[in-house]
Amino acid sequence: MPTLDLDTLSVNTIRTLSMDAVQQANSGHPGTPMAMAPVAYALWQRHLRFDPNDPIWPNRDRFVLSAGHASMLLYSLLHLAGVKAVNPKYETLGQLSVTLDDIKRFRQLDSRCPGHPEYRWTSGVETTTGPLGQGVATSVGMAIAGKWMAAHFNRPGFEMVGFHVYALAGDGCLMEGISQEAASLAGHLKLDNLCWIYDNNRITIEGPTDLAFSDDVATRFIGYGWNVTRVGDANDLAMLDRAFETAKKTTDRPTLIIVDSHIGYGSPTKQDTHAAHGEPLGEQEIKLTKRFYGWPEDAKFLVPAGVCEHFTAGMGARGAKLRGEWMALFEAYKAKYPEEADALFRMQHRQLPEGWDKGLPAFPPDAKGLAGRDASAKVLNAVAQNIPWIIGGSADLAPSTKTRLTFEGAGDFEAGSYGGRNFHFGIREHAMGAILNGLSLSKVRPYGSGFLIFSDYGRAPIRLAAIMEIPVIYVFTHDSIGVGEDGPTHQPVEQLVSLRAVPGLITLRPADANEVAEAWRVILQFRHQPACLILTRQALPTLDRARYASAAGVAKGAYVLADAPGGKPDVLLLATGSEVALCVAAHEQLAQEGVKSRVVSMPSWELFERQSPDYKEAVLPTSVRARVSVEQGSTLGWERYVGATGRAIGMRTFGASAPLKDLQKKFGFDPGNVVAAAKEQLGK
Ligand SMILES: Cc1ncc(C[n+]2csc(CCOP(=O)(O)OP(=O)(O)O)c2C)c(N)n1
Ligand SMILES: [Mg+2]
Repeated sequence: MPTLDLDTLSVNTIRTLSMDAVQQANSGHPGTPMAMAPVAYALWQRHLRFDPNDPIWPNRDRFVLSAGHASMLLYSLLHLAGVKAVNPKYETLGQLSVTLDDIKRFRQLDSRCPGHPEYRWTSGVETTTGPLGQGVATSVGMAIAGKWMAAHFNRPGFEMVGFHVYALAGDGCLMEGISQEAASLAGHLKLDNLCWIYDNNRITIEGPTDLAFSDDVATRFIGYGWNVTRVGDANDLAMLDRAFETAKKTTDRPTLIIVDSHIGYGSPTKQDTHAAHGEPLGEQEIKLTKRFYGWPEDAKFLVPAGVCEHFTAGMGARGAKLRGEWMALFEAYKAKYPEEADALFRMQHRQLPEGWDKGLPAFPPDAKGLAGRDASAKVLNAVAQNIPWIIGGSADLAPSTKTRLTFEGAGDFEAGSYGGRNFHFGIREHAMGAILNGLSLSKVRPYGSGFLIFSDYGRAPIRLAAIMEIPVIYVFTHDSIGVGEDGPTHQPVEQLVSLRAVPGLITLRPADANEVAEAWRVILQFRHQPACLILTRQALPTLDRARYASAAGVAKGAYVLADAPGGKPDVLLLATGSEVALCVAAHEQLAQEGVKSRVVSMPSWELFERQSPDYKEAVLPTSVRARVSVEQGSTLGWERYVGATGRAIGMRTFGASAPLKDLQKKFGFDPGNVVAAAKEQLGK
């Protein structure tokens, strides 16, 4: 057994577990766990306020591994610290989140140690990064959530929320634009509860960073308004300690700790080279490296006696004490501030308050109608008053997306006024998405808005919200060529179908104001799904629900809105959003001509696909093969519903810059064209 002091022994256990796991998997990234082991160790063992027995304790410090490829670093820590598993009901289980067996099965099917865990699959993982830069940007959302929750819940003598957020980033994270957007906003907001650790190893996949990167990172961050400090040697635990102390003591800005490190530290031929980044070291190299560490050369997956106990005595004892004090304080808080305590509890469990949907507006029939975005503004402002932890904003487009909370006391979230509920993400769609993820991971209920076309700028975090199964809400307006004069750069064509292609993401494109209200009702009840509400800029007639079916059908994703006599149609007209009213007009015209049609409003393909076969058959009877779909977007995918012989009216090119009326005519979105297509389907 090695005769090393407990600090070194622990650090080297992290290193060797990581090397062994990558070697056994014959895949993975050993170099950065080897280099960053002392950094993570110093943070976890001496600073992080985290109780391994309750990894979801609300006031825990967060550690985000933004250099997510170094996931073995985190798995080693979770194992050695004895972090416990939590089930989907947020109940803490007795067993370890990551067992030694999981580590031995790194990157294998069903192991708790996949290549990149993100959030959800492995307890104790706050979030990591597959796509570089996401983690650090998400950490900004977590820090914002900490500030908002502190402003919302803390009372004199009751500091219920006051956690710090630490994120470990590599060169890749800092090169990505998203980290620069997020750092800029974090500096602006003076998020002093945020600390990024930059692994300055000057190596990426292709080789040394000077191939493509010569930023002065320190100066850049000083320019963003950050506090910047440096640790010249990643192995210097005392220096690391001092840096973390500085970060904790800094009260008016976020902190960046630049740590100079050696990727693959200790590996005789691979240290400081890109060969240590993304492939196993090799058996022989591992032996030599272990010899350098003073480790038994042939031991594999060795956890020396005393290491786990050392973590338990350090981070474990500190975390248990802090959590215990917090729990006691929460009992007193519950007695003194029962409403706030109830809210805090519900948030943590992703529950809604009683009466959350009271005052949800109902809209009377109106031929002139109102825009989807305007209806949404009314609905959002009603429910946000019932659900105090709905917070959000826009990437500088709130006056257009109509997502501002306008009721008294809603306020703006800014440096120094952290209780506001209206966020200004600035023109930073990509960072906005990651920040929304961070907010959601911290259990507030966030929404973000923008033009549908700019969803492209934030696709990666949208996709991650779906992977992580977190209920982020997007409000995307200006949803089609209906945007008009702004022209093709602003007119989404392929965006809706591409969002529909994201597994687990729910899209809803409501047809009128009442469908907007129902869409919000559906979305707010999601606990594990992100949703995109897709809304028009232009007014839509509010349908007469006494004459047509109730908008409650939205919950099923698609429903029969207007039908042929006796429910026996000869042709189906399928549409979403602004094209539903068009189909209703065509339906009326067809009825006058004696053609029996059915209009199906299909706001959400994803929700419809979840319905029973019977329901689906009742809405779209197999026997009716004459079918027309109408949607102001790419026709891709509509063949699923209209079949090989049906007709999809939609966009096959980009749009054009012109008044809406002219565009509708040019691209065939008028009742006459729908009527003609229906008749053609019937061979008339
Ligand atoms: C957005 C994105 N682009 C590319 C990759 C592929 N990739 C994974 S790690 C890596 C290099 C990262 O270098 P660095 O952050 O310095 O990590 P180190 O090798 O130093 O650990 C790249 C390009 C990725 N994961 N995400
Ligand atoms: Mg690097």
